[in-house]
Amino acid sequence: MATKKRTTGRSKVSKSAPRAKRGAGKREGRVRRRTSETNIDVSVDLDGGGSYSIDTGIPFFDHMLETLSRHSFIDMKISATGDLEVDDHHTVEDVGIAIGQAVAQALGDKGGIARFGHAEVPLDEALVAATVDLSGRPFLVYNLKVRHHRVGSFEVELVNDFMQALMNAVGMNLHLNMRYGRNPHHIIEAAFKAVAKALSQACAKESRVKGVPSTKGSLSG
Ligand SMILES: [Mn+2]
Repeated sequence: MATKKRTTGRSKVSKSAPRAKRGAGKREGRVRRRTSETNIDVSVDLDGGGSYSIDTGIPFFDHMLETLSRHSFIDMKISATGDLEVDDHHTVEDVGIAIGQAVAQALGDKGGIARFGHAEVPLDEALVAATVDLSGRPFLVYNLKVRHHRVGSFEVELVNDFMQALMNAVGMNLHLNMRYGRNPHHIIEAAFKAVAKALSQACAKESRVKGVPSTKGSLSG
């Protein structure tokens, strides 16, 4: 990272398609993202069991992503090296983009899925609700009110940046509403768990859905 070169900024992104050998019908996505600020590899399996291998170099963020994988049942492999000597922002945001792109890739045309999800998750004194519509229309409503600026060395503000990046890249409408809470670790962890549960429901296959679950016939935005 000391040899970081300023080239074309953040626009130089490579994204690879899922490997053909992975087989038809599998809901998997793989994204390789290279910029002058971060190197990220993400693969997801929507029909996994919530197993993960995650290393972003930011321990609290890893803890949250492990929670996201475990409680969404989306298998996730995430490795990221970023310019943490600047701060955590680029890495957190770019990992959000890469996970979102991998999930979008795995969802394909979104045929046969539930589309909507909602979950309220407590963690001790904190209660957070997440509501998801995989509409193809990115929109974030973010109502987490955390009085602290940091959890350990992790900036609370980055949770907003992560959710924004994830929601944009998946192409989803995401509402995060904190009902109440005090401890920032609890509030943030409850938010990640709620997103995991809501996303899991929305991505789930629904046998009663024939084709794309939209009266418009498309969920591409
Ligand atoms: Mn925790």
